[in-house]
Formats: sequence, C-alpha cells, structure tokens
Amino acid sequence: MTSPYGEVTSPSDGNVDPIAVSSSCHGGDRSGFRSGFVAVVGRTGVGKSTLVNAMVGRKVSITSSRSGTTRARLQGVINGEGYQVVLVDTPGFHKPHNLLGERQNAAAAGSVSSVDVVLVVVDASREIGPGDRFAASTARGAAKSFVVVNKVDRVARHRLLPKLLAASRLLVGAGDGADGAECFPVSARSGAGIAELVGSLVGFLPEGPRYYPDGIMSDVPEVAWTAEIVREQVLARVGDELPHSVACRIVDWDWPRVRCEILVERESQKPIVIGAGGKRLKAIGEAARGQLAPGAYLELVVKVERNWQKRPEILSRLGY
Ligand SMILES: Nc1nc2c(ncn2[C@@H]2O[C@H](COP(=O)(O)OP(=O)(O)OP(=O)(O)O)[C@@H](O)[C@H]2O)c(=O)[nH]1
Ligand SMILES: [Mg+2]
Repeated sequence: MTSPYGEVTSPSDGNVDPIAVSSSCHGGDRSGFRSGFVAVVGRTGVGKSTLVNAMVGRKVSITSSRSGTTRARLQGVINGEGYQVVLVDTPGFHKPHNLLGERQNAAAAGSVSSVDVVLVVVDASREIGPGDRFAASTARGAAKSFVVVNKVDRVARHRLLPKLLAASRLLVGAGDGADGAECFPVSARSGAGIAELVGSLVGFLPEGPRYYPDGIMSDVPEVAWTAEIVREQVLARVGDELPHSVACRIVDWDWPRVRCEILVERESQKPIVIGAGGKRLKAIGEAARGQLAPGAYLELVVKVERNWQKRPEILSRLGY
C-alpha cells in the first residue's frame, strides 16, 4: 500500500511487534551504521506529536489543542548520514474514562519496554504534575531516558532554568543512566533545539540495520492516514466536549473516490459536526482534501455509533 510517503513496508507487517523487532535486530549488524527505536511519552497535550513531526521534518502524526489527539502508537522515521532513528509516537497519559482511554494508556506504557531510548516530554508552560511524574515512572525500565522540555517559546528566559531543573529531577533514580537526567529544552513549534536533540539521540543508538528503506517516513498506511487527517480537521473545528466522541474510518477506497465516516456517539452530536447548512462538514472536507494526494474526491458521512469508545470490537476495528 502507498502512503503519502511512498510504499509502506512497515516492520509491523506480518503481525510482528515492530518494537519487539528492534531489540532482536541489533545483535548481528556491526556496519558502523547506527539505528534504533525511541519512544516519545508524556501526558496528553505536551506536544509529543508536534515534536515527532519536527524531528522527522514532515507531518507523520496529527496534532491538535484537544487532549487525547493521538490514539494509537505510530512510527516516524529520521534518516541521516550514517543513522536511522525510528520514533514511536504514543497516546498521552491521562485518567481513563472508558475502554478507549485504558487502551491509549496501555499503548503508551507498552511502548517503553523494548526501545533504545525513551523521551519523557513535558510542557515548559505548565507546572510539572502527577501526569508528568507518572509518565516519567513508565521510563524506569528503559535502557536510557531523557526529559524533553517542550514549548520553551512560551516561557520567559528567566523562568526556564527552574523549569529545567525541576524537569531533570523527574528521572532521578529512574534506573540505568537516568541519574541527573539530561534535559533538552526545545520548541517543537519553532524548531529550536530539535537538531541538538536528534544529534544527542544518535549518540546513544547502537550499531544496527536500516529498519525502513529510504523515502519511508511513517508506518501509517495511506487509508488510516486519510482518516486521521479528517479527524484532525474535525478536532480543529468542534467544541471542547466533542473531540473524544469522534472517530473516523474509511469505508470505501476506490481512488480517487474515498468515502470516510465520521463517527459520533449520539444523535445530538451529528449537527455539531455538520454545522449550519452543512458548512462545517464542507470546511472539514476541503481542509482534509488539501492534505491528500491531488485529485482526491473525499465524501464525508456523519454516523452515530453508540458508545463506540466502550465497545472492544469497534475499538479494534478502528485500530485503537
Ligand atoms: N507554543 C507551542 N505550542 C506547541 C509546541 N508543541 C506543540 N504545541 C501545541 O500543543 C498542542 C498539543 O500538541 P500535540 O503535539 O498534539 O500534543 P500531544 O502531546 O501529541 O497530545 P496527545 O496526542 O493528545 O497526547 C497543539 O496545539 C500544538 O500546536 C511548542 O513547541 N510551542
Ligand atoms: Mg499526540
């Protein structure tokens, strides 16, 4: 299958856990090429996906100001001279209110065990809280972990130093190599500090193979990516109460004709997505189409799927 980034040949093909693959592949290769897997964890909204996009240099994960935007793990690939870093973006840690939330937390927690490095991301513009401490605690078993203090563009310089000190303490005692944790101030939005972060990461990766061929920057298949782009545009246009209730799935793919269902949980939510005279739905479609391959004909349908967040079979079909 093709994605916006080319032919998708994910190491996850064949039902092999892509993260489990990482540790087993390191053994034999001693070519001098460095590679490895880096999990990006943190509480919801700290900017993990924006950071992954900035590091990859391309949008591979949708972002929004709403909490709980990333719902499933995905991989983004950084290719450089003599190295390849596979970033694992994860759902943000939060107090779960339903099965979807439980699965999101489990996906994030499960991502740290067999990667080479864990990045614990915190938001410089907010106080470090229990969610950050929980995220840091999941990194305890990791081979190596760093704290990334994101959104430094939102903090005055003189306030940054105490933030960095507090953040660096998050990983103290967290296990191998985590004492006096290295702390990276970055702005995923402006790009400040991103090159330094990538450069440091590469130094901690073992020698290993190229997991993804050149030109592949994500493991998200084109169909799933299209549904994600539509969901991103819905999130950007609905009020605070709705984002958690919305899911998107492609039900017909006959390129360039693509039919996407926008699921909501209750009948009363349909008009919110559709908007007066269908205006909001039209805007969602236009903005989504602008990010797809040229010529796409995107048909959007809003449908009620009652309590889908609590139904295991629907969650699994949605890839959550
Ligand atoms: N000012 C500023 N905003 C940022 C920065 N990084 C991310 N944001 C904003 O923070 C919000 C959340 O960003 P995401 O990347 O979706 O956050 P996330 O941690 O992936 O969130 P979840 O997937 O819900 O866990 C968005 O509105 C981003 O534009 C940054 O460096 N500076
Ligand atoms: Mg995210």
